[in-house]
Amino acid sequence: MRLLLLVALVMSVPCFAQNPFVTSIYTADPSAHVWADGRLYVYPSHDIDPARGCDLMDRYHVYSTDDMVNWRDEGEILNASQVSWGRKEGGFMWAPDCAYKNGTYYFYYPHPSETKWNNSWKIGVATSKKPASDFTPGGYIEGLKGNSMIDPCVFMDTDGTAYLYYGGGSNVEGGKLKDNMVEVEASTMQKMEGLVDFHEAAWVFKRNGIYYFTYADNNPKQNQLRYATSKSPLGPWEYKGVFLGITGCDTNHGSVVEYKGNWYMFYHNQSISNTGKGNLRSICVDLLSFNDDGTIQLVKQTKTGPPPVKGKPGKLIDPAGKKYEAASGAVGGSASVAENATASAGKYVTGLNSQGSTLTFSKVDGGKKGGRATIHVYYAAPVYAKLKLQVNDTDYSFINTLSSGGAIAFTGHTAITVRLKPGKDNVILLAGGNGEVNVDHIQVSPLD
Ligand code: FUB
Repeated sequence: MRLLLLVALVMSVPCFAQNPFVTSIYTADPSAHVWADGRLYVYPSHDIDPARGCDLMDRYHVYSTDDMVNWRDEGEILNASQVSWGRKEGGFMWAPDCAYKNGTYYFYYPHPSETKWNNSWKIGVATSKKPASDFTPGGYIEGLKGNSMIDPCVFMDTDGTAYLYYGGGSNVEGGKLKDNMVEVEASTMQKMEGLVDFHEAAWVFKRNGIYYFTYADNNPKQNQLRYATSKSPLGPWEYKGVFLGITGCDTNHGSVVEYKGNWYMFYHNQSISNTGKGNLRSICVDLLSFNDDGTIQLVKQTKTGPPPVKGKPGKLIDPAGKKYEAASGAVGGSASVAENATASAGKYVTGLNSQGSTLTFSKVDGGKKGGRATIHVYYAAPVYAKLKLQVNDTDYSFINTLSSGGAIAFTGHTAITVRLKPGKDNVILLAGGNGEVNVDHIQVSPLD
């Protein structure tokens, strides 16, 4: 009886995610969609650490969930180095979006084609048969404006017509996409009328027959999100007000989506980096509520995030995969500690706070085919620190290790999806020198 009571109590305690919900790397500009497989996918941009303004943002990772609590890093889907028409210096892979039509996923991203980046923005389109992998970088949408025109949003109406919106500075346009999803119907492209103080970050969604246009404003120092509504997808729009206040970050950018009976607001803040500058941002999600007349209530920004969706336990699921102990190595793999880091009594590795310290896992199994694998790092850290990650020859920049509450509190977990070679010859290197973090083990979970 007592046991039953305890189980009932545990079941009734709401379990929440956390905000930001991606903590391992810096991400911004989340565009959320629900696809036919029943999962919710988020397509953000990636702030590379160390930041150089928004210049170095040169790649995109995708995240997905089926319960709003457990998030999967689907890995990198596109890198500036793959964009043949892009500026030769790379970088500037800004706020993207994704759409689906007739078996193909279309990934839209703003990227300049010239060194003089702000005059040469294009809206690139990459395609795939899958929502979050195997994208082929294609060309860009011809005939659009280049000057400061960024942040594509593609809205698919209930009648199957796709609309493209894009804009920056104080200009924003929208119009129809042709059936091929990579060309616009030029005659339909028009300025969006009726918006007050538009800056960037266009997003369109529909609810109960009303079209909503959300966007970032020019509020000094920290932008807010505003919205307007219309009976038509191309306006004119009736301005309604601010619905997401400042987030602690100079930019603001969000998306709205309905999933399993709730409406959600995705946005970014910079509560992890706390740089005071907008360049190391982190994506968050909270519930979005509407009034009876269809107006949107001011979003309550929380640290807990939303509860799990109905019917899901909301328990953080332990990933499957092969474990590699930091201090002693594992069957089929080995870990070695280089200068300045030490294996502590065969249990975990300390000393990764020292400059030049590294922890290397070699003979990591990439499976028969290789491909995407999530590296889970289990650690203890008294305060925020970070580790530089290199996998074989690829530099994945920094992964964050947030405070776990102490130097031997091994409840810390951070994860990132990378690509491994086939076979047991992969090398994963964690380099220290950026704060105190002690590593217990890693776990490598293949995704493909
Ligand atoms: O992330 C780069 C740019 O910052 C985006 O394209 C804008 O919307 C702003 O968030």
